[in-house]
Amino acid sequence: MPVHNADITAIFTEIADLLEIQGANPFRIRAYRNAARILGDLPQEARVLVERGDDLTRLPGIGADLAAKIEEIITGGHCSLLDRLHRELPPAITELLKIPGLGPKRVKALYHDLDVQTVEQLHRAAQDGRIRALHGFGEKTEQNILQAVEAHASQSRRFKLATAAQYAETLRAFLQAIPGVQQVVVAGSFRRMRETVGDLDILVTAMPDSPVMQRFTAYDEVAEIFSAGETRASVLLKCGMQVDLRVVAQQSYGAALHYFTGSKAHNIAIRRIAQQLGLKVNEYGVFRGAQRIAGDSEESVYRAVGLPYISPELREDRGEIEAARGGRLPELVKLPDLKGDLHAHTKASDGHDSLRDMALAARALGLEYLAITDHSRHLTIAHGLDPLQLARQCDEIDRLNTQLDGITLLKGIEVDILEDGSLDLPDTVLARLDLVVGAVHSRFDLSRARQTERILRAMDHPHFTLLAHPSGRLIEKREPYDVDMLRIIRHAKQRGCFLELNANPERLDLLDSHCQSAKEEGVLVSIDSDAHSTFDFANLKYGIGQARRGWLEKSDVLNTRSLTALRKLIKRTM
Ligand code: DGT
Ligand code: CA
Ligand code: CA
Repeated sequence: MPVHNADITAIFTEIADLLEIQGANPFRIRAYRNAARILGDLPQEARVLVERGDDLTRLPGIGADLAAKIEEIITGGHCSLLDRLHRELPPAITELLKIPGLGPKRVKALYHDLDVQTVEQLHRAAQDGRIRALHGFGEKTEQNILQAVEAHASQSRRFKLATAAQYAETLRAFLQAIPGVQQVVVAGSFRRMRETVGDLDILVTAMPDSPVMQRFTAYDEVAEIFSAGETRASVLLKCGMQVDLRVVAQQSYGAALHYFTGSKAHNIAIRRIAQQLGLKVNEYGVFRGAQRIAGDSEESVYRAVGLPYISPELREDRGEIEAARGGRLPELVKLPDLKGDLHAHTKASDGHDSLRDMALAARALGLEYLAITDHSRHLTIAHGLDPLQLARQCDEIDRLNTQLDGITLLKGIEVDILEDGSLDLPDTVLARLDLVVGAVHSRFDLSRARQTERILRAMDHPHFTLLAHPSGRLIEKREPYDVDMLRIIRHAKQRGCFLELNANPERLDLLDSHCQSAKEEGVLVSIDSDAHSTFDFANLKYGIGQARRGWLEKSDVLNTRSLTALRKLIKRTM
Protein backbone atom coordinates (compact mmCIF):
# COMPACT_ATOMS: atom_id res chain seq x y z
CA MET A 1 0.00 0.00 0.00
CA PRO A 2 1.63 3.28 -1.07
CA VAL A 3 2.11 5.72 1.82
CA HIS A 4 1.44 9.38 1.10
CA ASN A 5 2.79 12.46 2.85
CA ALA A 6 -0.71 13.14 4.13
CA ASP A 7 -0.68 9.73 5.87
CA ILE A 8 2.61 10.51 7.61
CA THR A 9 1.36 13.97 8.56
CA ALA A 10 -1.76 12.38 10.07
CA ILE A 11 0.34 9.88 12.06
CA PHE A 12 2.71 12.55 13.42
CA THR A 13 -0.17 14.85 14.31
CA GLU A 14 -1.89 12.04 16.15
CA ILE A 15 1.34 11.18 17.99
CA ALA A 16 1.74 14.82 19.05
CA ASP A 17 -1.89 14.94 20.22
CA LEU A 18 -1.65 11.71 22.17
CA LEU A 19 1.66 12.70 23.76
CA GLU A 20 0.06 15.96 24.82
CA ILE A 21 -2.91 14.11 26.33
CA GLN A 22 -0.42 11.97 28.24
CA GLY A 23 1.38 15.09 29.45
CA ALA A 24 4.69 14.42 27.68
CA ASN A 25 7.63 16.82 27.31
CA PRO A 26 6.54 19.90 25.28
CA PHE A 27 9.70 19.85 23.16
CA ARG A 28 9.01 16.31 22.09
CA ILE A 29 5.44 17.22 21.22
CA ARG A 30 6.58 20.21 19.21
CA ALA A 31 9.09 18.11 17.24
CA TYR A 32 6.24 15.90 15.97
CA ARG A 33 4.05 18.89 15.15
CA ASN A 34 6.87 20.50 13.17
CA ALA A 35 7.57 17.27 11.34
CA ALA A 36 3.88 16.94 10.45
CA ARG A 37 3.86 20.45 9.01
CA ILE A 38 7.06 19.90 7.04
CA LEU A 39 5.75 16.67 5.52
CA GLY A 40 2.45 18.37 4.78
CA ASP A 41 4.20 21.20 2.92
CA LEU A 42 6.39 18.87 0.90
CA PRO A 43 4.95 18.66 -2.63
CA GLN A 44 7.12 15.66 -3.39
CA GLU A 45 6.25 12.30 -1.87
CA ALA A 46 8.58 11.31 0.98
CA ARG A 47 8.12 7.75 -0.31
CA VAL A 48 9.90 8.73 -3.52
CA LEU A 49 12.74 10.34 -1.57
CA VAL A 50 13.16 7.18 0.51
CA GLU A 51 13.03 4.92 -2.53
CA ARG A 52 15.70 7.07 -4.15
CA GLY A 53 17.88 6.69 -1.07
CA ASP A 54 17.79 10.43 -0.20
CA ASP A 55 18.83 11.43 3.28
CA LEU A 56 15.65 12.58 5.04
CA THR A 57 17.61 14.37 7.75
CA ARG A 58 18.34 16.98 5.06
CA LEU A 59 14.76 18.13 5.57
CA PRO A 60 14.57 20.90 8.16
CA GLY A 61 13.46 19.78 11.60
CA ILE A 62 13.89 16.10 10.74
CA GLY A 63 16.55 14.45 12.87
CA ALA A 64 17.69 10.85 12.80
CA ASP A 65 14.87 9.67 15.05
CA LEU A 66 12.10 11.25 12.96
CA ALA A 67 13.75 10.11 9.71
CA ALA A 68 13.74 6.54 11.03
CA LYS A 69 10.04 6.86 11.91
CA ILE A 70 9.22 8.17 8.44
CA GLU A 71 11.03 5.21 6.90
CA GLU A 72 9.26 2.83 9.26
CA ILE A 73 5.89 4.24 8.16
CA ILE A 74 6.78 4.13 4.48
CA THR A 75 8.14 0.61 4.51
CA GLY A 76 5.83 -0.96 7.10
CA GLY A 77 2.68 1.18 6.84
CA HIS A 78 2.58 1.90 10.57
CA CYS A 79 4.50 3.54 13.38
CA SER A 80 5.34 1.53 16.50
CA LEU A 81 5.27 4.61 18.72
CA LEU A 82 1.70 5.36 17.64
CA ASP A 83 0.76 1.72 18.17
CA ARG A 84 2.16 1.96 21.69
CA LEU A 85 0.29 5.19 22.44
CA HIS A 86 -2.91 3.55 21.21
CA ARG A 87 -2.37 0.73 23.69
CA GLU A 88 -1.65 3.14 26.53
CA LEU A 89 -4.67 5.40 25.97
CA PRO A 90 -8.37 4.61 25.54
CA PRO A 91 -8.99 3.67 21.89
CA ALA A 92 -11.74 6.23 21.24
CA ILE A 93 -9.81 9.21 22.57
CA THR A 94 -8.70 10.31 19.07
CA GLU A 95 -12.36 10.60 18.13
CA LEU A 96 -12.71 13.30 20.82
CA LEU A 97 -10.06 15.38 19.07
CA LYS A 98 -12.26 15.60 16.00
CA ILE A 99 -14.89 17.58 17.87
CA PRO A 100 -14.45 21.24 16.87
CA GLY A 101 -13.18 23.26 19.81
CA LEU A 102 -11.53 20.30 21.51
CA GLY A 103 -7.75 20.31 21.26
CA PRO A 104 -5.39 17.95 23.09
CA LYS A 105 -5.28 20.26 26.13
CA ARG A 106 -9.00 20.06 26.71
CA VAL A 107 -9.19 16.37 25.91
CA LYS A 108 -6.45 15.83 28.48
CA ALA A 109 -8.48 17.63 31.17
CA LEU A 110 -11.70 15.82 30.23
CA TYR A 111 -9.93 12.48 30.33
CA HIS A 112 -7.90 12.98 33.51
CA ASP A 113 -10.51 14.85 35.56
CA LEU A 114 -13.82 13.37 34.34
CA ASP A 115 -12.64 10.08 32.85
CA VAL A 116 -14.29 11.01 29.54
CA GLN A 117 -13.00 8.48 26.99
CA THR A 118 -15.60 8.49 24.20
CA VAL A 119 -17.79 10.97 22.33
CA GLU A 120 -20.78 9.33 23.98
CA GLN A 121 -19.37 9.98 27.47
CA LEU A 122 -18.53 13.54 26.42
CA HIS A 123 -22.12 14.09 25.34
CA ARG A 124 -23.43 12.82 28.67
CA ALA A 125 -20.93 14.88 30.68
CA ALA A 126 -22.03 18.02 28.82
CA GLN A 127 -25.73 17.22 29.27
CA ASP A 128 -25.21 16.58 32.99
CA GLY A 129 -23.42 19.89 33.40
CA ARG A 130 -20.26 18.29 34.73
CA ILE A 131 -17.88 20.00 32.30
CA ARG A 132 -18.45 23.61 33.42
CA ALA A 133 -16.76 22.86 36.76
CA LEU A 134 -13.46 21.94 35.14
CA HIS A 135 -10.64 24.45 35.32
CA GLY A 136 -10.63 26.61 32.16
CA PHE A 137 -14.00 25.44 30.78
CA GLY A 138 -17.11 27.24 32.09
CA GLU A 139 -20.76 27.12 31.12
CA LYS A 140 -20.35 28.71 27.68
CA THR A 141 -17.68 26.21 26.67
CA GLU A 142 -19.87 23.39 27.89
CA GLN A 143 -22.73 24.61 25.71
CA ASN A 144 -20.39 24.87 22.70
CA ILE A 145 -19.16 21.34 23.29
CA LEU A 146 -22.70 20.04 23.48
CA GLN A 147 -23.59 21.69 20.17
CA ALA A 148 -20.38 20.53 18.51
CA VAL A 149 -20.95 16.93 19.59
CA GLU A 150 -24.43 17.01 18.13
CA ALA A 151 -23.26 18.58 14.86
CA HIS A 152 -20.33 16.13 14.65
CA ALA A 153 -22.64 13.19 14.01
CA SER A 154 -24.11 14.75 10.87
CA GLN A 155 -20.92 16.15 9.35
CA SER A 156 -19.19 15.07 6.18
CA ARG A 157 -15.55 15.74 5.57
CA ARG A 158 -13.94 17.45 2.57
CA PHE A 159 -10.33 17.15 1.41
CA LYS A 160 -8.03 19.88 0.15
CA LEU A 161 -7.39 19.56 -3.57
CA ALA A 162 -3.68 18.83 -3.14
CA THR A 163 -4.41 16.12 -0.56
CA ALA A 164 -7.05 14.55 -2.80
CA ALA A 165 -4.50 14.64 -5.65
CA GLN A 166 -2.15 12.38 -3.70
CA TYR A 167 -4.81 9.68 -3.41
CA ALA A 168 -6.25 10.27 -6.88
CA GLU A 169 -2.92 10.00 -8.69
CA THR A 170 -1.96 6.68 -7.08
CA LEU A 171 -5.39 5.22 -7.69
CA ARG A 172 -5.40 6.47 -11.28
CA ALA A 173 -2.09 4.75 -11.98
CA PHE A 174 -3.37 1.55 -10.33
CA LEU A 175 -6.50 1.52 -12.51
CA GLN A 176 -4.57 2.40 -15.65
CA ALA A 177 -2.42 -0.72 -15.24
CA ILE A 178 -5.38 -3.14 -15.13
CA PRO A 179 -5.70 -5.23 -18.33
CA GLY A 180 -8.31 -4.00 -20.78
CA VAL A 181 -8.48 -0.50 -19.28
CA GLN A 182 -8.33 2.28 -21.84
CA GLN A 183 -8.87 5.72 -20.33
CA VAL A 184 -8.95 6.71 -16.66
CA VAL A 185 -10.05 10.22 -15.74
CA VAL A 186 -10.73 11.71 -12.35
CA ALA A 187 -13.85 13.81 -12.94
CA GLY A 188 -16.13 15.67 -10.48
CA SER A 189 -15.00 18.64 -8.43
CA PHE A 190 -11.42 17.36 -8.70
CA ARG A 191 -11.35 17.99 -12.44
CA ARG A 192 -13.00 21.37 -11.92
CA MET A 193 -10.06 22.19 -9.59
CA ARG A 194 -12.28 23.06 -6.67
CA GLU A 195 -10.32 24.10 -3.56
CA THR A 196 -11.70 21.09 -1.70
CA VAL A 197 -13.31 17.90 -2.93
CA GLY A 198 -15.98 15.85 -1.22
CA ASP A 199 -15.25 12.58 -3.02
CA LEU A 200 -13.47 11.30 -6.11
CA ASP A 201 -15.50 10.45 -9.20
CA ILE A 202 -13.47 8.28 -11.51
CA LEU A 203 -14.44 7.42 -15.04
CA VAL A 204 -12.93 4.44 -16.83
CA THR A 205 -13.36 3.17 -20.35
CA ALA A 206 -12.48 -0.50 -20.71
CA MET A 207 -12.83 -3.58 -22.88
CA PRO A 208 -15.89 -5.67 -21.97
CA ASP A 209 -13.79 -8.46 -20.45
CA SER A 210 -11.62 -6.18 -18.30
CA PRO A 211 -11.43 -7.19 -14.60
CA VAL A 212 -11.41 -3.51 -13.60
CA MET A 213 -14.30 -3.78 -11.13
CA GLN A 214 -12.94 -6.77 -9.22
CA ARG A 215 -9.50 -5.21 -9.06
CA PHE A 216 -10.84 -1.84 -7.94
CA THR A 217 -12.79 -3.24 -5.02
CA ALA A 218 -9.74 -5.32 -4.07
CA TYR A 219 -7.47 -2.22 -4.08
CA ASP A 220 -5.27 -2.24 -0.97
CA GLU A 221 -6.46 1.12 0.29
CA VAL A 222 -10.15 0.22 0.26
CA ALA A 223 -11.59 0.12 3.79
CA GLU A 224 -15.23 -0.48 2.96
CA ILE A 225 -17.28 -1.33 -0.14
CA PHE A 226 -20.58 0.56 -0.22
CA SER A 227 -21.74 -0.93 -3.52
CA ALA A 228 -20.24 -2.82 -6.42
CA GLY A 229 -21.99 -3.72 -9.69
CA GLU A 230 -21.08 -4.35 -13.33
CA THR A 231 -20.52 -0.71 -14.27
CA ARG A 232 -20.42 1.22 -11.03
CA ALA A 233 -18.92 0.89 -7.59
CA SER A 234 -18.57 3.05 -4.57
CA VAL A 235 -15.97 2.52 -1.85
CA LEU A 236 -14.45 4.20 1.16
CA LEU A 237 -10.65 4.44 1.26
CA LYS A 238 -8.75 3.99 4.50
CA CYS A 239 -7.99 7.71 4.51
CA GLY A 240 -11.72 8.39 4.81
CA MET A 241 -12.27 9.47 1.21
CA GLN A 242 -15.11 8.04 -0.84
CA VAL A 243 -14.48 7.01 -4.44
CA ASP A 244 -17.22 6.50 -7.03
CA LEU A 245 -16.13 4.53 -10.07
CA ARG A 246 -18.01 4.31 -13.36
CA VAL A 247 -17.03 2.09 -16.26
CA VAL A 248 -18.46 3.06 -19.66
CA ALA A 249 -18.03 1.98 -23.26
CA GLN A 250 -15.60 4.03 -25.33
CA GLN A 251 -18.37 5.58 -27.43
CA SER A 252 -20.00 7.12 -24.33
CA TYR A 253 -16.73 8.53 -23.03
CA GLY A 254 -17.43 12.19 -23.79
CA ALA A 255 -21.00 12.18 -22.52
CA ALA A 256 -20.04 10.34 -19.34
CA LEU A 257 -17.07 12.61 -18.75
CA HIS A 258 -19.28 15.63 -19.17
CA TYR A 259 -21.91 14.22 -16.83
CA PHE A 260 -19.49 13.22 -14.05
CA THR A 261 -17.41 16.37 -14.26
CA GLY A 262 -20.44 18.46 -13.35
CA SER A 263 -21.09 20.67 -11.71
CA LYS A 264 -24.61 19.52 -11.23
CA ALA A 265 -25.82 23.10 -11.80
CA HIS A 266 -23.90 23.31 -15.09
CA ASN A 267 -25.28 19.95 -16.22
CA ILE A 268 -28.82 21.01 -15.47
CA ALA A 269 -28.36 24.22 -17.47
CA ILE A 270 -26.96 22.27 -20.44
CA ARG A 271 -29.89 19.82 -20.32
CA ARG A 272 -32.32 22.74 -20.35
CA ILE A 273 -30.74 24.10 -23.55
CA ALA A 274 -30.88 20.62 -25.07
CA GLN A 275 -34.58 20.35 -24.27
CA GLN A 276 -35.27 23.59 -26.11
CA LEU A 277 -33.57 22.04 -29.14
CA GLY A 278 -35.66 18.87 -28.81
CA LEU A 279 -32.62 16.91 -27.60
CA LYS A 280 -31.92 14.75 -24.59
CA VAL A 281 -28.54 14.66 -22.80
CA ASN A 282 -27.49 11.96 -20.35
CA GLU A 283 -24.31 10.10 -19.40
CA TYR A 284 -24.58 7.85 -22.51
CA GLY A 285 -24.84 10.54 -25.16
CA VAL A 286 -26.96 13.23 -26.79
CA PHE A 287 -30.15 11.89 -28.35
CA ARG A 288 -32.78 13.08 -30.83
CA GLY A 289 -35.61 10.65 -30.16
CA ALA A 290 -34.00 7.23 -30.23
CA GLN A 291 -31.13 8.40 -32.39
CA ARG A 292 -27.78 9.08 -30.72
CA ILE A 293 -26.23 12.16 -32.31
CA ALA A 294 -23.20 12.87 -30.05
CA GLY A 295 -21.26 11.76 -26.97
CA ASP A 296 -17.93 10.26 -27.97
CA SER A 297 -16.14 13.44 -26.92
CA GLU A 298 -17.06 16.35 -24.64
CA GLU A 299 -16.64 18.70 -27.61
CA SER A 300 -19.32 16.74 -29.47
CA VAL A 301 -21.73 17.16 -26.54
CA TYR A 302 -21.27 20.93 -26.51
CA ARG A 303 -21.43 21.11 -30.30
CA ALA A 304 -24.74 19.24 -30.32
CA VAL A 305 -26.29 21.92 -28.10
CA GLY A 306 -24.76 24.70 -30.18
CA LEU A 307 -21.93 25.71 -27.83
CA PRO A 308 -18.15 25.83 -27.98
CA TYR A 309 -16.15 23.68 -25.54
CA ILE A 310 -16.26 24.99 -21.98
CA SER A 311 -13.27 24.26 -19.70
CA PRO A 312 -14.06 22.22 -16.55
CA GLU A 313 -12.92 25.03 -14.21
CA LEU A 314 -15.69 27.26 -15.57
CA ARG A 315 -18.52 24.74 -15.22
CA GLU A 316 -20.34 26.14 -12.21
CA ASP A 317 -23.30 27.82 -13.92
CA ARG A 318 -21.84 31.20 -13.05
CA GLY A 319 -22.28 32.81 -16.45
CA GLU A 320 -20.13 30.46 -18.53
CA ILE A 321 -23.04 29.28 -20.65
CA GLU A 322 -24.13 32.82 -21.53
CA ALA A 323 -20.49 33.67 -22.30
CA ALA A 324 -20.17 30.59 -24.50
CA ARG A 325 -23.34 31.54 -26.37
CA GLY A 326 -22.12 35.08 -26.90
CA GLY A 327 -18.65 33.98 -28.03
CA ARG A 328 -17.19 35.62 -24.93
CA LEU A 329 -15.52 32.66 -23.23
CA PRO A 330 -12.14 33.57 -21.77
CA GLU A 331 -9.01 31.92 -23.09
CA LEU A 332 -7.82 30.71 -19.70
CA VAL A 333 -4.28 31.13 -18.44
CA LYS A 334 -2.08 28.00 -18.52
CA LEU A 335 0.91 26.91 -16.44
CA PRO A 336 3.45 27.42 -19.29
CA ASP A 337 2.28 31.03 -19.58
CA LEU A 338 4.02 31.88 -16.30
CA LYS A 339 7.38 33.57 -16.82
CA GLY A 340 8.24 34.18 -13.20
CA ASP A 341 7.26 33.94 -9.56
CA LEU A 342 7.06 36.98 -7.30
CA HIS A 343 6.88 35.42 -3.85
CA ALA A 344 9.43 32.96 -2.47
CA HIS A 345 11.37 32.41 0.75
CA THR A 346 14.87 31.21 1.53
CA LYS A 347 16.44 29.94 4.70
CA ALA A 348 17.26 33.54 5.55
CA SER A 349 13.73 33.58 7.07
CA ASP A 350 11.49 30.50 7.30
CA GLY A 351 12.34 28.83 3.98
CA HIS A 352 14.45 25.69 3.76
CA ASP A 353 16.78 26.32 0.83
CA SER A 354 19.49 28.76 -0.19
CA LEU A 355 19.12 31.64 -2.63
CA ARG A 356 21.13 29.78 -5.22
CA ASP A 357 19.11 26.55 -4.91
CA MET A 358 15.84 28.46 -5.19
CA ALA A 359 17.14 30.25 -8.29
CA LEU A 360 18.26 27.00 -9.92
CA ALA A 361 14.95 25.29 -9.18
CA ALA A 362 13.00 28.19 -10.70
CA ARG A 363 15.23 28.14 -13.76
CA ALA A 364 14.76 24.38 -14.14
CA LEU A 365 11.02 25.04 -14.36
CA GLY A 366 11.62 27.43 -17.22
CA LEU A 367 10.98 30.62 -15.25
CA GLU A 368 12.75 33.78 -16.35
CA TYR A 369 12.69 35.55 -12.97
CA LEU A 370 12.14 34.85 -9.29
CA ALA A 371 11.51 37.42 -6.59
CA ILE A 372 13.04 36.62 -3.21
CA THR A 373 10.64 37.83 -0.56
CA ASP A 374 11.64 36.68 2.89
CA HIS A 375 9.69 37.86 5.91
CA SER A 376 10.33 41.17 7.65
CA ARG A 377 11.40 41.49 11.30
CA HIS A 378 7.92 41.86 12.84
CA LEU A 379 7.26 38.19 12.06
CA THR A 380 9.65 36.86 14.65
CA ILE A 381 8.33 33.29 14.54
CA ALA A 382 9.44 33.18 10.90
CA HIS A 383 12.84 34.78 11.67
CA GLY A 384 11.97 37.93 9.74
CA LEU A 385 14.83 40.04 8.42
CA ASP A 386 15.98 43.36 9.86
CA PRO A 387 17.39 46.10 7.59
CA LEU A 388 20.98 44.87 7.91
CA GLN A 389 20.12 41.26 7.08
CA LEU A 390 18.04 42.42 4.12
CA ALA A 391 20.89 44.59 2.83
CA ARG A 392 23.21 41.61 3.01
CA GLN A 393 20.71 39.49 1.09
CA CYS A 394 20.45 42.20 -1.58
CA ASP A 395 24.23 42.15 -2.01
CA GLU A 396 24.15 38.40 -2.38
CA ILE A 397 21.39 38.64 -4.99
CA ASP A 398 23.42 41.17 -6.97
CA ARG A 399 26.36 38.79 -6.87
CA LEU A 400 24.30 35.76 -7.88
CA ASN A 401 22.71 37.65 -10.76
CA THR A 402 26.12 38.24 -12.28
CA GLN A 403 26.96 34.54 -11.91
CA LEU A 404 23.75 32.84 -13.05
CA ASP A 405 22.50 32.62 -16.64
CA GLY A 406 18.89 32.09 -17.61
CA ILE A 407 17.29 33.33 -14.39
CA THR A 408 17.14 36.74 -12.76
CA LEU A 409 16.55 37.13 -9.05
CA LEU A 410 14.53 40.15 -8.02
CA LYS A 411 15.09 41.78 -4.67
CA GLY A 412 11.98 41.80 -2.55
CA ILE A 413 10.51 41.40 0.90
CA GLU A 414 7.28 40.04 2.31
CA VAL A 415 6.79 42.97 4.62
CA ASP A 416 4.26 42.91 7.44
CA ILE A 417 1.44 45.38 7.15
CA LEU A 418 1.22 46.62 10.73
CA GLU A 419 -2.05 47.30 12.47
CA ASP A 420 -2.10 50.99 11.49
CA GLY A 421 -1.28 50.25 7.83
CA SER A 422 2.37 51.22 8.07
CA LEU A 423 5.02 48.84 6.77
CA ASP A 424 7.46 46.98 8.99
CA LEU A 425 10.64 48.41 7.41
CA PRO A 426 11.74 52.00 6.76
CA ASP A 427 11.38 53.67 3.34
CA THR A 428 15.12 53.96 2.85
CA VAL A 429 15.40 50.18 3.12
CA LEU A 430 12.43 49.43 0.86
CA ALA A 431 13.73 51.86 -1.76
CA ARG A 432 16.54 49.53 -2.73
CA LEU A 433 14.15 46.66 -3.58
CA ASP A 434 12.65 45.71 -6.94
CA LEU A 435 9.33 44.96 -5.31
CA VAL A 436 7.56 45.00 -1.97
CA VAL A 437 5.03 42.31 -1.16
CA GLY A 438 2.79 43.42 1.69
CA ALA A 439 1.03 40.93 3.94
CA VAL A 440 -1.28 40.86 6.93
CA HIS A 441 -0.01 38.37 9.51
CA SER A 442 -1.58 39.70 12.70
CA ARG A 443 -4.79 41.19 14.09
CA PHE A 444 -7.11 39.20 11.80
CA ASP A 445 -9.91 40.28 14.12
CA LEU A 446 -10.11 43.98 13.20
CA SER A 447 -13.49 45.35 12.16
CA ARG A 448 -14.27 45.45 8.44
CA ALA A 449 -13.74 49.19 8.31
CA ARG A 450 -10.41 49.13 10.15
CA GLN A 451 -9.03 46.08 8.32
CA THR A 452 -9.91 47.62 4.95
CA GLU A 453 -8.39 50.96 5.95
CA ARG A 454 -5.24 49.21 7.16
CA ILE A 455 -4.68 47.64 3.73
CA LEU A 456 -5.57 50.78 1.76
CA ARG A 457 -3.04 52.79 3.80
CA ALA A 458 -0.38 50.16 3.13
CA MET A 459 -1.04 50.44 -0.59
CA ASP A 460 -0.59 54.21 -0.38
CA HIS A 461 2.98 53.59 0.52
CA PRO A 462 5.23 54.64 -2.39
CA HIS A 463 7.08 51.32 -2.52
CA PHE A 464 4.15 48.92 -2.12
CA THR A 465 3.87 46.52 -5.10
CA LEU A 466 1.75 43.50 -4.35
CA LEU A 467 -0.78 42.43 -1.71
CA ALA A 468 0.03 38.86 -0.60
CA HIS A 469 -2.74 36.32 0.11
CA PRO A 470 -5.37 39.06 0.16
CA SER A 471 -8.13 37.37 2.18
CA GLY A 472 -5.92 35.70 4.78
CA ARG A 473 -7.99 32.53 4.82
CA LEU A 474 -6.55 29.08 5.41
CA ILE A 475 -8.76 26.48 3.77
CA GLU A 476 -10.96 24.70 6.35
CA LYS A 477 -8.86 26.25 9.10
CA ARG A 478 -9.26 30.01 9.19
CA GLU A 479 -11.99 32.14 7.64
CA PRO A 480 -11.02 35.16 5.52
CA TYR A 481 -10.71 38.33 7.55
CA ASP A 482 -13.48 40.82 7.10
CA VAL A 483 -12.54 43.36 4.41
CA ASP A 484 -14.16 45.24 1.55
CA MET A 485 -12.25 43.46 -1.23
CA LEU A 486 -13.82 45.49 -4.01
CA ARG A 487 -12.54 48.71 -2.42
CA ILE A 488 -9.10 47.18 -2.08
CA ILE A 489 -9.14 46.12 -5.73
CA ARG A 490 -10.22 49.59 -6.87
CA HIS A 491 -7.56 51.21 -4.70
CA ALA A 492 -4.93 48.89 -6.19
CA LYS A 493 -6.01 50.09 -9.64
CA GLN A 494 -5.70 53.69 -8.59
CA ARG A 495 -2.31 53.24 -6.91
CA GLY A 496 -0.84 51.02 -9.64
CA CYS A 497 -0.32 48.00 -7.43
CA PHE A 498 -1.30 44.35 -7.77
CA LEU A 499 -2.95 41.46 -5.98
CA GLU A 500 -1.45 38.05 -5.40
CA LEU A 501 -3.06 34.72 -6.02
CA ASN A 502 -1.14 32.61 -3.54
CA ALA A 503 -0.81 29.07 -4.93
CA ASN A 504 -0.14 27.32 -1.63
CA PRO A 505 -2.86 24.61 -1.49
CA GLU A 506 -3.70 25.68 2.07
CA ARG A 507 -4.45 29.19 0.85
CA LEU A 508 -5.49 29.48 -2.82
CA ASP A 509 -6.01 33.12 -2.03
CA LEU A 510 -7.16 35.36 -4.07
CA LEU A 511 -10.58 33.68 -4.03
CA ASP A 512 -12.06 32.86 -7.42
CA SER A 513 -14.82 35.46 -7.25
CA HIS A 514 -12.24 38.13 -6.38
CA CYS A 515 -10.14 37.09 -9.38
CA GLN A 516 -13.14 37.98 -11.49
CA SER A 517 -13.51 41.35 -9.77
CA ALA A 518 -9.81 42.12 -10.25
CA LYS A 519 -10.13 41.27 -13.93
CA GLU A 520 -13.21 43.48 -14.30
CA GLU A 521 -11.46 46.39 -12.57
CA GLY A 522 -8.31 45.93 -14.64
CA VAL A 523 -6.00 44.96 -11.78
CA LEU A 524 -3.38 42.38 -12.70
CA VAL A 525 -3.03 39.29 -10.51
CA SER A 526 0.29 37.63 -9.73
CA ILE A 527 0.13 33.83 -9.37
CA ASP A 528 2.87 33.04 -6.85
CA SER A 529 4.12 29.87 -5.22
CA ASP A 530 5.05 31.42 -1.83
CA ALA A 531 7.67 28.66 -2.01
CA HIS A 532 9.41 27.79 1.23
CA SER A 533 11.53 25.13 -0.49
CA THR A 534 12.56 24.17 -4.02
CA PHE A 535 9.75 21.58 -4.04
CA ASP A 536 7.04 24.19 -3.53
CA PHE A 537 7.20 25.55 -7.07
CA ALA A 538 5.12 22.49 -7.94
CA ASN A 539 2.20 24.24 -6.23
CA LEU A 540 1.96 26.78 -9.04
CA LYS A 541 -0.38 24.37 -10.84
CA TYR A 542 -2.94 24.79 -8.07
CA GLY A 543 -2.66 28.55 -8.40
CA ILE A 544 -3.31 28.19 -12.12
CA GLY A 545 -6.38 26.06 -11.36
CA GLN A 546 -7.73 28.71 -9.03
CA ALA A 547 -6.98 31.47 -11.57
CA ARG A 548 -8.86 29.53 -14.23
CA ARG A 549 -11.81 29.15 -11.86
CA GLY A 550 -11.61 32.94 -11.59
CA TRP A 551 -11.80 33.30 -15.40
CA LEU A 552 -8.30 34.79 -15.68
CA GLU A 553 -6.57 34.94 -19.05
CA LYS A 554 -2.87 35.22 -19.74
CA SER A 555 -3.20 38.98 -20.14
CA ASP A 556 -4.83 39.30 -16.68
CA VAL A 557 -1.80 37.80 -14.95
CA LEU A 558 1.18 39.97 -13.99
CA ASN A 559 3.83 37.27 -14.04
CA THR A 560 3.07 36.13 -17.58
CA ARG A 561 4.97 39.28 -18.62
CA SER A 562 8.59 39.19 -19.71
CA LEU A 563 11.09 40.56 -17.21
CA THR A 564 11.44 43.78 -19.20
CA ALA A 565 7.68 44.35 -19.29
CA LEU A 566 7.36 43.39 -15.62
CA ARG A 567 10.03 45.87 -14.54
CA LYS A 568 8.07 48.70 -16.12
CA LEU A 569 4.83 47.60 -14.47
CA ILE A 570 6.20 47.25 -10.94
CA LYS A 571 8.13 50.48 -10.95
CA ARG A 572 6.30 52.88 -8.63
CA THR A 573 6.97 56.49 -9.39
CA MET A 574 4.76 58.10 -6.76
P1 DGT B 1 -17.98 17.14 -4.39
O1 DGT B 1 -17.74 15.69 -4.56
O2 DGT B 1 -18.94 17.47 -3.33
O3 DGT B 1 -16.71 17.91 -4.21
O4 DGT B 1 -18.62 17.72 -5.75
P2 DGT B 1 -18.88 16.99 -7.14
O5 DGT B 1 -19.22 18.05 -8.11
O6 DGT B 1 -17.77 16.09 -7.48
O7 DGT B 1 -20.22 16.21 -6.87
P3 DGT B 1 -20.58 14.65 -6.81
O8 DGT B 1 -19.42 13.81 -6.42
O9 DGT B 1 -21.78 14.56 -5.94
O10 DGT B 1 -21.02 14.31 -8.28
C1 DGT B 1 -20.09 14.22 -9.31
C2 DGT B 1 -20.70 14.74 -10.57
O11 DGT B 1 -21.78 13.91 -10.99
C3 DGT B 1 -21.31 16.11 -10.38
O12 DGT B 1 -20.36 17.13 -10.49
C4 DGT B 1 -22.33 16.11 -11.49
C5 DGT B 1 -22.79 14.70 -11.57
N1 DGT B 1 -24.06 14.54 -10.85
C6 DGT B 1 -24.22 14.02 -9.64
N2 DGT B 1 -25.51 14.03 -9.30
C7 DGT B 1 -26.17 14.59 -10.32
C8 DGT B 1 -27.54 14.87 -10.60
O13 DGT B 1 -28.43 14.63 -9.79
N3 DGT B 1 -27.82 15.46 -11.77
C9 DGT B 1 -26.85 15.75 -12.67
N4 DGT B 1 -27.17 16.33 -13.81
N5 DGT B 1 -25.58 15.50 -12.46
C10 DGT B 1 -25.23 14.92 -11.30
CA1 CA C 1 -17.05 14.32 -6.23
CA1 CA D 1 -19.43 11.36 -6.12
